[in-house]
Amino acid sequence: MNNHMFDAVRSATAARDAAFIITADGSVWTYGDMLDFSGRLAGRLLALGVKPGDRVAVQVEKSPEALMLYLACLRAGAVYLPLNTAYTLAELDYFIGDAEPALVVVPPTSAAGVGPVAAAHGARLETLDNRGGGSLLDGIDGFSAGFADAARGPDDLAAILYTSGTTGRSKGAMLTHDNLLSNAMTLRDHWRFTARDRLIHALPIFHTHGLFVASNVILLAGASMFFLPKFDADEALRLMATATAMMGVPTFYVRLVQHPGLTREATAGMRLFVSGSAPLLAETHRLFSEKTGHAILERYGMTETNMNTSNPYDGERVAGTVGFPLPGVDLRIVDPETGVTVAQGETGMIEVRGPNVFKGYWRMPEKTAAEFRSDGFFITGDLGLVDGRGYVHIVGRGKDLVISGGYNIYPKEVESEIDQLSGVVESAVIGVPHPDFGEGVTAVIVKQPDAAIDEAVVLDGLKSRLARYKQPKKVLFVEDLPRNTMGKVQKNVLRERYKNLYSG
Ligand code: MCA
Ligand code: AMP
Repeated sequence: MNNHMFDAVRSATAARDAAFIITADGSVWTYGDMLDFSGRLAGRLLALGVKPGDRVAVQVEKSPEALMLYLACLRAGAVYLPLNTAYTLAELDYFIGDAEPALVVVPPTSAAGVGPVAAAHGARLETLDNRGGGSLLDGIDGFSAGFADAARGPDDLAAILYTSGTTGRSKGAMLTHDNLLSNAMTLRDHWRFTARDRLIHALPIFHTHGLFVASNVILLAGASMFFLPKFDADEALRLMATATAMMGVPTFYVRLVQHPGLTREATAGMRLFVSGSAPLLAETHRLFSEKTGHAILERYGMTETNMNTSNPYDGERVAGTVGFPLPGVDLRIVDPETGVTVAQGETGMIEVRGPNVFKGYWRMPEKTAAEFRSDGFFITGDLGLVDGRGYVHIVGRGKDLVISGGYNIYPKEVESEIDQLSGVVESAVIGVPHPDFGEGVTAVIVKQPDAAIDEAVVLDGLKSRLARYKQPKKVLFVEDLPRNTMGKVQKNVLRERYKNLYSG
């Protein structure tokens, strides 16, 4: 047995001196650098006691070295566990306790805080900063670049990515080597990526979009990418003079269409703009096309499934749709209650099956079983329909979820934290239209009659508990929450009531 994912990366590596990563300061990592550095780092992981199957939890800033750590884990047979840099220590404690990694990697500045957490869960701690420093790289040159990759088959785990749970606990989605490889190959071919491509990579690398969709596709095409620490419209526009493609969340495009520099001329050398992770407004699609002549290609995926559907490369890219199921992906729309397929054109639950679909939730067999049908279809929680031409439309969510700037926020998690604050009777957290982030996290709170609590007190109380992007953009106080006859809070009533909160 060979190393399923990394063998494919090797085969795609056409020339050692071809550029793989171009950083913001213009330095270049070639494919040869990638092979050598990830090999040395895999050797270092082994020396640190990391064995095949061990989890390596990583919460570091974006850098070429951070991406090398992902590749080193693949090569060493370890399971890569990336964590959002915005997570607080309280959030980290849960992930480390649940995943029981052998190794935790954080920036040197976080070591003092995370050290005791890692130690409490029996994990070793090493550091890595975004300038090529940190204890993880101590003595790195002493390790052989010709690392013998660990044997890993298609079904072996490559990564665990946590997705927030609707009932509190986050779930670790287990992704295999073949989940990642099969999907990246499909996307490479579908979107026509070749060694001549240069991608603007401004996404974080701790989620599916930036790590797997963007980086794996580039690796498997032998292409290169401009690796930016974060999205900046000026910088993206500057790079469009030499780049060929960009992948982004809708907020990237919302910000670009507002930029006076977005013109036909500025985007003339670009061949592809991809959007995903959240719904792209048809209006943004229209404005972008009006200003540039490019139709943004929207696609649909999930952490659990990688990418499921995509608008066509050659055919019509229809605004407000996510296109067709990708080759190899079965997609059906069912009645959520009965599981029976609905008539064409009707709305129901989107279910998918294919080599892209994950293996299950880490140490949660009951949750895994509950989200799969007996014939192998995964229940996405997204509501949609397939139109007469076969385009999939996502028309809503069957799950209580807010997506802000491409990040998912589960209201339940925020409500639980708010409800613990002194003076709070109860709360409802909703997402309402936001001009920049798509949806703005909004808290609606009922307080005790004489409690001295206001927006500032609530936000202060959440600061150390929740990542910044999960914290409400606004906090509102009401006498009562609207309820239906069953006593359930009617979030749709609240969403309607506050729909203009961020636009007025
Ligand atoms: C930053 N802030 C946010 C967000 N990002 N608040 C809500 N939602 C966010 N997404 C906070 C900052 O901490 C800051 O707070 C304030 O909002 C404004 O920050 P700003 O500088 O404007 O933000 P930014 O640094 O420009 O970031 C916005 C962003 C970024 C570029 C949209 O969030 C981003 O890169 N998102 C991509 C997420 C992603 O990769 N998702 C893919 C998940 P303050 O100043 O008050 O402290 S994978 C997935 O969903 C599936 C599988 C799929 O289909 O792809
Ligand atoms: P995540 O948990 O980060 O994997 O987010 C996956 C969710 O993002 C999906 O279940 C959808 O609700 C949403 N999503 C991803 N892509 C799109 C899209 N193009 N349009 C609408 N929603 C999307």
